[in-house]
Amino acid sequence: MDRPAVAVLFGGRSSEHSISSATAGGVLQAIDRDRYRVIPIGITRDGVFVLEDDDPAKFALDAARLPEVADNGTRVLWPEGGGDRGLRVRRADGTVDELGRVDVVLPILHGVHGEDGTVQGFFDTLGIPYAGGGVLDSALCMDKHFMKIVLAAAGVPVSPSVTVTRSRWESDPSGVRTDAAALGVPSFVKPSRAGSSVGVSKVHDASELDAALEVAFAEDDKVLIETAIVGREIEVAILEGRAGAAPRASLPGEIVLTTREFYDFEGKYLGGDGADVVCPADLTEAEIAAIQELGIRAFQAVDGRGLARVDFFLTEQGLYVNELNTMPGFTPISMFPKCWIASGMTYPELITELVDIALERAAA
Ligand code: G1L
Repeated sequence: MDRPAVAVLFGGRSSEHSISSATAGGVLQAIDRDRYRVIPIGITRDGVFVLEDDDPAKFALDAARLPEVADNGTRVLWPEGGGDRGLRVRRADGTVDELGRVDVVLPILHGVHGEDGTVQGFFDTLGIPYAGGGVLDSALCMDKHFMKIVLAAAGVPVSPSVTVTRSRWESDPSGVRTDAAALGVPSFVKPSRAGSSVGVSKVHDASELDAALEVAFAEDDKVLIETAIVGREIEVAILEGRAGAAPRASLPGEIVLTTREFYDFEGKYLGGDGADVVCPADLTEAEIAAIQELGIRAFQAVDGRGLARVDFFLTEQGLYVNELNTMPGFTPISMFPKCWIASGMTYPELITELVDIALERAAA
């Protein structure tokens, strides 16, 4: 049989366009081309789907020039559905080329129109398999409000919080302040639906609450106020099981803060100092087992597919799940790959695993 064709989809209309493109560059460099035929597809900031040259170096993360998907004049014509998996492109001169069958999509996309389940639903509708999370888990994990409801209902410990809508903040600010006071300080104020710590503030004193809410409402019209849990920031990488088996958990890693007050956008992606990604974390056997068990339980609670990174606080009182991320940072130095590398997998093997999970699920 011919090698399965993997369409690597990246860029997009999100603020994390460049991170997505740079991550895809790394994936294009590492993916096992003896096993797969690779079709790189970029989405411009305007939402145009273009066929890219298969040139990983073009998307290297360079501090001086962040990678961008440019409109090169080609248009990706998605299959028509009904069993048609034939990908076509229309060139600038109007000619149409057949690229052959696409067997699986690897969606390296962040934020709205990527990790919120919409792209996943598009491929479900066309009947094209894809790696990573499905519609429900992606949509749930994109919205912290609903994610916490589902985790709590499954008995997974989460931090106490209240959800505040913009209309309530505008009509009943003193009620909101009373609810916030009941949670105490320090607390975190977060947009329910923005990723990567954008719009998040730490409130040390009640006088800082209003400003923190304004910052969060600039990102979303639904905001969470959460009790700040004091503990170590531990993360574990989960992969869907093969052949119907239970999900698998990696060795846990830890975000070790040096100077930054919490692990924010700059610390995560722009190489800002202040946070070290360490794996494996220094933990007892019993702690490792508890983290892995709770990580798998959280993954199952949201109907996890493919993969997720589960983030915890480890405190004197035990473990709290802070969040689940179905599209975790995915460069070789990001926590999710690092955790699997520490657990004995290579980065190319991890990509193979994610693609093969999707192919196997589709064949079942
Ligand atoms: F396809 C996978 F494996 F499911 C997958 C997809 C996307 C893994 C990780 C990611 N991550 C991203 O797309 C990213 C934009 C957050 C990379 Cl920084």
